Amino acid sequence: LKEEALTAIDQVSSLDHLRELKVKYLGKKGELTAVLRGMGKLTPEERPWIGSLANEVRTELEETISQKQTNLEDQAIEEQLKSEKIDVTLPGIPMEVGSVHPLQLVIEELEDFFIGMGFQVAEGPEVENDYYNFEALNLPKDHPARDMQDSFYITPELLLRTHTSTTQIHTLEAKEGEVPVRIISPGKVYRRDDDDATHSHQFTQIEGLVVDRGVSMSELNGVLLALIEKLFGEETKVRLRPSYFPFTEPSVEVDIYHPVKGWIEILGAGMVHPRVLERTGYNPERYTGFAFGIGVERIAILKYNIDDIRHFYNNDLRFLRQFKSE
Ligand code: FA5
Repeated sequence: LKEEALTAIDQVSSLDHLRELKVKYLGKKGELTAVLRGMGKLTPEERPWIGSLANEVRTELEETISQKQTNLEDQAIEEQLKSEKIDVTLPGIPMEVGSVHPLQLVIEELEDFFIGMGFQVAEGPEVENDYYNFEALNLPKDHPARDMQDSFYITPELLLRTHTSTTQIHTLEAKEGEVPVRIISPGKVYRRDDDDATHSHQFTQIEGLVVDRGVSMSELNGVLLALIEKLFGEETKVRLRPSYFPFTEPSVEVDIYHPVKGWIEILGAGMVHPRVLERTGYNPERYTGFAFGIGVERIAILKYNIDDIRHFYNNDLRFLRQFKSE
């Protein structure tokens, strides 16, 4: 029995198996225990001899098992350490570094420019009610000029803003008649325009608004021309066209000449209409102002020579990767 047990223990290679053997030989129903239990059947002369022999075997088996257990445990730790070893000389997995979206690059460049001229950056909601998008901007219901900006309505009163001019009203209301007002406001706008190379149903504008005593059209021209020079350089051909917006009087539109695409309209602007000032608590006899709305995609198209406005929205990494700053 002893020899058999010792050989079995020696051959064991897993801790689980060793535990089974321990039960088999030394457990309550184990083989050695059975021998000790059977002592009653022996003669008195045999008993001490068999008893001490059985105990000897028990001690030896116990020691061998515990020795084997230690060995197996050490071995397991060894193996774990080996398998968890990190080879610090292996090459790493390269991580993709993203790039700033070209529209965001243009927004940031324009923000820097205007902040340098004393403007503050304001934001407004993309879901608006009729009042902020039209009514307060001198576009009463059934005004024909509402058709200039075909809208996405959410309810009869709520719509996705069609331009950032909504922020003019929010800003003037918040200022409560205080001057100077000098803000820009970038953000997304939505129109039911048919998508083509230069039109998108969702695009980005940067609104600008200045209200103070003695603000003039020539100051507006100066700001816009300085901006264009900063963006495109002195040589760029610029065209200011008289235009019409219900919330400015007089109004202009600005085009930039592109050698391939021809004239591209980049912004609308004008002197804030007296009715807009009045409605928001500014006396038009005392204060004047100018406003402008810049098409950010159009600037990006010209600046980066992009052939189609839809590239900005397709999330094609081959397009976006070209705007990595380093
Ligand atoms: C307006 O949205 C006026 N709110 C601008 C304004 C502000 C005038 C303040 C006076 C005072 P307009 O609809 O022209 O105007 O749009 C302004 C600019 O946004 C355009 O010059 C053009 O650059 C750009 N734009 C207009 N529609 C689209 C479109 N569908 N996709 C891309 N860009 C567009």
